[in-house]
Amino acid sequence: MKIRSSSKFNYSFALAILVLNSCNAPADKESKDSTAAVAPAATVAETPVSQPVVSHIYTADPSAHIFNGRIYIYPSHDTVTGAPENDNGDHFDMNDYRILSMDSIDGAVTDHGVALKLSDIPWAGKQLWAPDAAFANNTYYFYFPAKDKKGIFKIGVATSRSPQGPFKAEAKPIDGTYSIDPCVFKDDDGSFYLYFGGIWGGQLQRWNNNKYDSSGKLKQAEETAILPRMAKLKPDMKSLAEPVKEIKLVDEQGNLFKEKDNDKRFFEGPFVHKFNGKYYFSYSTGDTHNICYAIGESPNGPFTYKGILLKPVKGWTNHHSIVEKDGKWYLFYHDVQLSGKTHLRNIKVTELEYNPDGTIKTINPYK
Ligand code: FUB
Repeated sequence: MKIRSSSKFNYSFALAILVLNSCNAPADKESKDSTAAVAPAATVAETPVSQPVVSHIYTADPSAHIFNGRIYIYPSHDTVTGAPENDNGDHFDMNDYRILSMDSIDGAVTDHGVALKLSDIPWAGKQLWAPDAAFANNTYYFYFPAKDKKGIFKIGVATSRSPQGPFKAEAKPIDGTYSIDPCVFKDDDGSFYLYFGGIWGGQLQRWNNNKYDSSGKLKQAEETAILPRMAKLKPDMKSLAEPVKEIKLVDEQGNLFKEKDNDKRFFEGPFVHKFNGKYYFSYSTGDTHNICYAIGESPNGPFTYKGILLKPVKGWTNHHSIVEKDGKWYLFYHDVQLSGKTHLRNIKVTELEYNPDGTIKTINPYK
């Protein structure tokens, strides 16, 4: 089984990029790590279509929102802790969150500092993975996955009066949640929905009918692939209004994908947005590294597969969000341009375009 390591990494690309960016590497202790990929030979590098949004820290899994006319980015904050690199994703050992903002896509970026840290989350044990945020009730809500003290991923919520934080975490994770990668979508009627899930290190394979089984296995090639999950949120934004349900992600014939369809089936990183009255469910295919998307008529699905939104990036993980600003649509994503290392990522942004029929033009992150 291919591991979540830099094994997919293109080493000639790594050398070219490391040389190009040696002056830009994050200035804190993370840049002192000397185990970056070593290239056997230099060749002409592929050119990224965009540059890192910031280079003073490592950031990943960007969830972008427009609050009060300003772009706020809620990313993971990648860091070096020496945790081992494995299929479980132990090397993604993040212990705080930082929030970034800018007034336009090309504008100066403000780093608002530490918004929430592991030691201030009463229930969490380790690994602060991909977060999201929402605004309701005159409050900003920050949703985040973390392993609890028993090593089981749950989803927590923290609140602030400001989109930049700092956020105060609730004492317990959101009842009924599990796994990773929360995405909160607000529909036009004011309802909020929580989407989540991730297989492999994200532990979704351990949850069947919302019951935990520590020996839960990944599916075999001919079995139906594991499905992402969702639930409507209560108006308090801190609890689920209904039991968690599976999201039907189907092909054009209405069939669920099998595990062997791993270039299309859900792996992690769900994201939902609305365009021209349709609901777009996009996600990472994980071990095949695509961001794909599917379209539905309801926030509950089913969602019908439409294609690849973002081709694989350098690094193992691929994770995104989509936001509209001043009449244009943007894709936030990450790669490993600054470090060449799979767990030290940098967020990026590029324009996203729709075709007249509502499908999305596939983005290749390199020219
Ligand atoms: O950043 C840790 C994990 O890597 C995220 O939760 C996944 O989506 C992947 O990007």
